[in-house]
Amino acid sequence: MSTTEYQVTGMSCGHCEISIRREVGQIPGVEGIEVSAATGRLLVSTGSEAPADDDAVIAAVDEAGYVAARV
Ligand SMILES: [Cu+2]
Repeated sequence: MSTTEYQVTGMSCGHCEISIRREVGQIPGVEGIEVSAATGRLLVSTGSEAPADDDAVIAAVDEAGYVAARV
């Protein structure tokens, strides 16, 4: 398992978390998502040694309406 961490700008509530979870969860290989509107942190885990594709995660978060940056 490989986990990568991102800082997300613009989340304010649980609905934001759900939107991000929905979009990022569609990325192939992603098996775990932890997201907190309170801290702005997003943790994305894969089932393999290979980390999640940064570009795909950032694009998925953008699709949800927020901005993610690799920490
Ligand atoms: Cu919200």
